[in-house]
Amino acid sequence: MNETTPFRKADGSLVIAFLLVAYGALLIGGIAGLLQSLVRAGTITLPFGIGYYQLLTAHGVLMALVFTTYFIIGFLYSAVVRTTGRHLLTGALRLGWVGFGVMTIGTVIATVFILLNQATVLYTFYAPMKASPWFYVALVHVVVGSWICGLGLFLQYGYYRKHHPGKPSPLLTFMAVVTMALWIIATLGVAAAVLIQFIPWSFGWVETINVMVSRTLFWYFGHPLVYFWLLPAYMCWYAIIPKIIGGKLFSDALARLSFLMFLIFSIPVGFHHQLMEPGISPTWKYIQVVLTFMVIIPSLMTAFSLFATFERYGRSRGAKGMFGWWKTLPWKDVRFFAPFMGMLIFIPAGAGGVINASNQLNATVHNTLFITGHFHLTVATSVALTFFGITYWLVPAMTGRVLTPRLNKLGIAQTWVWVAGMTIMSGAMHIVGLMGAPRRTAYTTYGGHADATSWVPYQVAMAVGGTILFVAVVMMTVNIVMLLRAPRGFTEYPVAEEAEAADAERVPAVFERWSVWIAVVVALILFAYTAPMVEMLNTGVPGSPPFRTW
Ligand code: HAS
Ligand code: HEM
Ligand code: CU
Repeated sequence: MNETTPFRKADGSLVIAFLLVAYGALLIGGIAGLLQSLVRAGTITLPFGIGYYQLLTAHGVLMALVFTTYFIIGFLYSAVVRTTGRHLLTGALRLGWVGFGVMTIGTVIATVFILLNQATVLYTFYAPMKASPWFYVALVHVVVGSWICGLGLFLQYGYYRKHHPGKPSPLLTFMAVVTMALWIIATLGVAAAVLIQFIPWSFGWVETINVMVSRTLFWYFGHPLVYFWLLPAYMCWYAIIPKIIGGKLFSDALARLSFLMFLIFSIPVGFHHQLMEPGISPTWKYIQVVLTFMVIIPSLMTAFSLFATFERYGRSRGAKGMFGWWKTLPWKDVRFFAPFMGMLIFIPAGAGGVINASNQLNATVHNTLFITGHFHLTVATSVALTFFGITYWLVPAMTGRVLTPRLNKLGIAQTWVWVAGMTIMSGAMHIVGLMGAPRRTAYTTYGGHADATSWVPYQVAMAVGGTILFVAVVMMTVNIVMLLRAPRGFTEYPVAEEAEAADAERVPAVFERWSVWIAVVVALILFAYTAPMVEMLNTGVPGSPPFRTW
């Protein structure tokens, strides 16, 4: 396959299936988000006995787990098909569909139990809150299904390597493999928690659960999870955006190195979500914070590389001065504009992350709306807008249709509405978080307490932003329907070339010696987690029986 061959229908359908579930989740999750922001402003009370936490669980699960994972797996499959130069192997296609099926059974069961109010444990499902055991069984399906999909990707990759000995694999394929490997290593932690701890405990086969161990296993997964969301966006920023603007990729080897750094450093850092928890010694928290700062480096490399790409392209078009390149960028092309707004917002989003990771500052912001503001910028804007930007060419490329100028305009409008809504909502969350307003709480003034009363105007601003955002969710849904019904024709799947043609030859062969990288990852994980885990298992504190808090 090259840039002018259309996708085979069978491959396109698999990708579209993943995208449709993703956007279905975005719509339902968006309704929950809107209602949450209205509740928190004191504007509405929920009807039909729906609880705030029930809504928040649905929102977190549908947005952070379903929307992202489905979009990502669909996108990774498409990227591998496009760049390995052939359609999907029969085995890979079958594994893709089987994985999709298993994941979807899990997703449906989990959603039903949340809607039945049997699993109101939020998307982090912290023990000792106990959901219906079937909720955990459903989670296992989602994870195992995603592994099956991963196998399909690896199969396709292995086939390519076998037939191109001694050559580096195409950049997007390499990135897809790293992203999937990261996911699989990360989900081992949550699979262990669910299988060994939650399922036996929730069925009543054992009486107690070790709470610290379960949380630690969750964050062993939960932090790399955020990079599993981010890396596909980086795939677009590194390897697709340069093509869309008409420029070239700055450096293939640098892009690969940054992905490998994410693989290595993004896992042994989960304690930065547990800095305020007892039971973990400060030394290990400190070590994991140092590693957290290491994982900032590949993002800074990405920022550098993007600026370089933009500037080189601008200069090649005759741009002068420090920021002259700015004017040469294709602002009217939604395929560029939406991801670009994502990049721009990633600057304050990432800065917020650095604040969170600093122990003393974490004491101020932990469990406040500042954190909620942080991740609505990262995952819900930088990542989400990039995914939207991808969708505008991915859907037509998969279905043999074209992005019309009108749809392009609607896409730009959608991007603006999202950015406006998020600036207001997330801005208000950041400020009111610093004023002490807690996350994960329905409307309350704590009996008219002065501090809590001073939060209310910001919570109203959150609702204004949330309402605008909901409009953007509806616009996106309409755009998807229109994309699926767009006129027939050929749409290019954009993939950038390197600035120096010889660059690919210069990619060090060791970059694809997976045994080396996996060994480094395992060693680092064992280093960062063994001693604290042993401590947690031997505290002598009894485990906890289950609680139903709702
Ligand atoms: Fe985070 C909590 C630290 C990145 C998501 N984070 C969360 C939670 C989520 C989340 C969902 O240390 C809440 C979980 C929960 O429910 O409790 N985060 C970080 C750090 C980074 C970071 C250090 N987070 C992310 C990303 C996410 C995400 C990415 C999703 C996609 N986060 C934390 C910590 C907590 C946390 C603590 C726990 C807080 C607590 O107490 O509970 C870093 O990876 C960020 C590095 C990024 C940068 C920015 C680089 C900029 C780039 C853009 C270039 C732009 C260009 C445009 C070229 C340093 C690449 C050009 C434009 C012009 C200006 C011309
Ligand atoms: C939590 C609003 C989109 C991920 C929240 C909260 C609000 C909200 C008000 C709850 C704050 C609290 O009480 O702690 C919205 C609105 C959206 C939207 C109005 C758009 C219509 C998204 C998207 C994502 C996302 C696109 C991810 C891709 C999350 C997560 C939580 C959250 C993970 C935390 C849940 C928890 O604490 O258990 N959102 N959000 N949101 N949102 Fe969103
Ligand atoms: Cu983290």
